[in-house]
Amino acid sequence: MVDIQLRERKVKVKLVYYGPAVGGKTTNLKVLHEQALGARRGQFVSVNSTQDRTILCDLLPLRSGGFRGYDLKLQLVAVPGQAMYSVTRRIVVKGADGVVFVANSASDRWQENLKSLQEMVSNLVTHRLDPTRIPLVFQYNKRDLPDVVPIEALSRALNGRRVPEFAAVAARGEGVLETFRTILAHAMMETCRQYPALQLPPGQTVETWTAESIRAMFGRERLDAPAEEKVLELGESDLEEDTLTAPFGAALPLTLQIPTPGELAPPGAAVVEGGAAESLAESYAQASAELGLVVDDLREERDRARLRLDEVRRALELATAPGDTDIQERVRRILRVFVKAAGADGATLWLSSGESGQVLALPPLVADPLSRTMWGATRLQELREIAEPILDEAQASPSLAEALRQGQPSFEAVAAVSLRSAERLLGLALLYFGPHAALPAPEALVHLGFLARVLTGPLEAFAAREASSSADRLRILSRPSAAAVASLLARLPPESARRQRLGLSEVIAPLEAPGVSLEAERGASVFGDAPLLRFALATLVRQCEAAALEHGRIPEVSIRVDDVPSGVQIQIAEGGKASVLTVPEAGPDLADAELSVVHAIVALHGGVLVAGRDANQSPHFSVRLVTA
Ligand SMILES: Nc1nc2c(ncn2[C@@H]2O[C@H](COP(=O)(O)OP(=O)(O)O)[C@@H](O)[C@H]2O)c(=O)[nH]1
Ligand SMILES: [Mg+2]
Repeated sequence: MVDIQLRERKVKVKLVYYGPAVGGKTTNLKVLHEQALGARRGQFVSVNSTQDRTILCDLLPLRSGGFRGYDLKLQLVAVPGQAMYSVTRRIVVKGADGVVFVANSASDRWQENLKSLQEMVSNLVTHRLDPTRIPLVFQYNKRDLPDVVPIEALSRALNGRRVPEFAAVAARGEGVLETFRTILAHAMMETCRQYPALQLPPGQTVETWTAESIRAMFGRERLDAPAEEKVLELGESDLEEDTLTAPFGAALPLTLQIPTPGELAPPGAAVVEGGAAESLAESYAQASAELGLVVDDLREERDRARLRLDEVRRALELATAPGDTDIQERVRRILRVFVKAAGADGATLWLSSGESGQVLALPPLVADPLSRTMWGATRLQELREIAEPILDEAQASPSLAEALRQGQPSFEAVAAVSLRSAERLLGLALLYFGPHAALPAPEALVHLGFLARVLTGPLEAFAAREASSSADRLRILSRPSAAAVASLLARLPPESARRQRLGLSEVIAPLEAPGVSLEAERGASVFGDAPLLRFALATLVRQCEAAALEHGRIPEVSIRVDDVPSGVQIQIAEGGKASVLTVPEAGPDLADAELSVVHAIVALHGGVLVAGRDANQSPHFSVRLVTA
């Protein structure tokens, strides 16, 4: 009876280890706990007697990762084996999604195995679980003992259903993972069969999922194999392991020791009356079993909250770090924060600085998957309008499925997170989820939106810096693109022009040429960006020359630099001699795109540009800048 929480996107699957006392159930769970990776295992809780026999149950929560977009949590529970805890065993079996029967291979335990199996069947029936259908796996443990029953005999006596069976030496870890892997696969197959919502997407099988999730939980597929070189997860390289992948549970098992009535009572004293004791025990057992699960949920909540806090801390660090790293690397880091927080398998970021967008993909992606199809490209445009993060799932839209599933790797969902400043969209982060990912629940989307707000600041600063450094390239821009450049420059904050002290005469000197005269007061200096300023002044000179030629004059341009109160004035004027050519009607349009670039550059330097024409249509310009 799988516990599905649709809204929270959580699924819980309960796997029960059943069997006679001292058969090795607790040992199985201990081994799994020891071998599981920190981030995947929860707190292992055993409630034991002072002699370390299991009283209530052993509880091991494991996180397998995603299943059909849900966060799948596995609850491994081992029943107490001793005869007197039959009530507890009955309660623990309730709601089982799969059962492992751990038999003791020792010859002298033959009868106990049979008795325990019979009891298990009747307990399953009590809870309306069909013993002939429930996913079941047998483990014949303690194969290392000197006197053991042959496997065939155990199999014939116990495994009437001919379900998978394994020989094991749990104390040495042998057969433990094989058993677990098989019950997990069978339980998930049955889950898929019962719940259409949990059916895997086309091309995915429970077998491939199981292999992947075993590797995710244990770092390898067999316990006797050395742990794999830990594959660097996407974007993990620059996030500290200790904080951002805080362990899901503690490393040390928690064992509660409770003196049992038998241990407390003086020898020979009657303990409690049978019937009353049984119902009392039942209610306690039930309460405790539930308490155990609740405690585990709370622990998970707490761990998640810690993780969220760490992500915010990380984002704030990025927001306040000095800006010496290049923009691509910064943007990549921003993206990695999102990837980590969402548990995504791939990500791209659309930067909307400048007129045309720029897309940056994190490995393994090299291009954006959504823009593969026409539909996807249109959807991408729509996504630029979102205010809060949203999640699109392939199963909800055939067009999206087509866009997401056709590439390598293939994806099942995409979350879009917009990064916007007060007035404009700076970027759109697209987070892609593979078939085995747990998709973000609504509260996780809210968290992503919060991170986006924190990360908008650095993104804006990077975009501005990038734009100002690319200003050097302005000089080779053509007239048509000048309009685009001007609009870009106009949107930059004034500080983004490089605040460098420039000797004005050095800036202007290269402009001197035949027909261009220079008259500058030595020593005037301004704060600014030399190539940008030079480009602006050269453009004005060219405008004068063009005007002269159009009016049939030989260009004669003068540049004059004068000190004025608290600033410097650069005057550029054309005063060429009239030639014999006729004068055309209209002059060049002073408001053209090129001039608007000059306006933007001057404004970026905190200055003013005044343009005018004299009586014979000669243009003249005056640029006033603040001195350094
Ligand atoms: N020789 C041997 N001892 C084992 C093996 N597995 C578990 N044990 C030991 O058997 C005892 C009972 O194991 P435990 O896991 O507590 O059994 P449970 O009552 O089924 O939970 C412990 O002392 C274990 O160390 C095994 O494969 N071989
Ligand atoms: Mg035990």
